[in-house]
Amino acid sequence: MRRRAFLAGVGASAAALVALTAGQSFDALAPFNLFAPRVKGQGPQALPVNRTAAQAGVTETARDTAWRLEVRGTGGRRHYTRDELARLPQTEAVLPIACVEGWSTRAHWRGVRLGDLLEHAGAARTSTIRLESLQSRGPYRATTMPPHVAWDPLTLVALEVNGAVLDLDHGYPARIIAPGRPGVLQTKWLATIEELPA
Ligand SMILES: Nc1nc2c(c(=O)[nH]1)N[C@H]1C(S)=C(S)[C@@H](COP(=O)(O)O)O[C@H]1N2
Ligand SMILES: [Mo]
Repeated sequence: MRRRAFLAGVGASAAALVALTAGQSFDALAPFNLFAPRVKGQGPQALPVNRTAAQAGVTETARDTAWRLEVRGTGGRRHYTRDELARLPQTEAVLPIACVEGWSTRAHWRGVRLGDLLEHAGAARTSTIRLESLQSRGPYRATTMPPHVAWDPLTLVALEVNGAVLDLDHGYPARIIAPGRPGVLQTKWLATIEELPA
């Protein structure tokens, strides 16, 4: 069906648009994803990609061997190489990436509990946490997390997805994955984690 004809047919009501994009979560409705910019399963590691590393301008910095994750808390400042993160206790979780663009895909994540890193930096369990990406510009380059999300045992600094090292486009060397948060807040290409002053 031609897009224009279809639009005329449904009157392009907002309700119809929502119904169509919501269909991206369900395979049976896949043919009706006329307005959704991604197709479920497209992209590396069978996961859609919102913004690629190239689009975010991080292809160099994300692969740089000098990369360190900086964690700043009341108790001090720590830096971790990716290998050091990988040697810490790892937690696994099946959690969705749910994008406001209308797709949601579950994946199997593996990484370090954010709470563990915060504890090592002496952060208070009542603090709001700010996370910043290597990405230097753009609305999704940083996020803040309320304490109950930051210390959720399933909130991970993820190093792997679906059994493999994170693809560059999914946030290598490390990204946040937390339960119950919209995709925009699942920050990729992490650079710094900071306990905000109370
Ligand atoms: N640094 C950064 N992180 C980001 C984004 C971004 O543009 N920059 N996009 C977010 C959005 S909108 C979504 S839906 C998810 C998508 O993650 P994925 O590309 O690994 O599927 O990443 C989030 N994390
Ligand atoms: Mo998104």
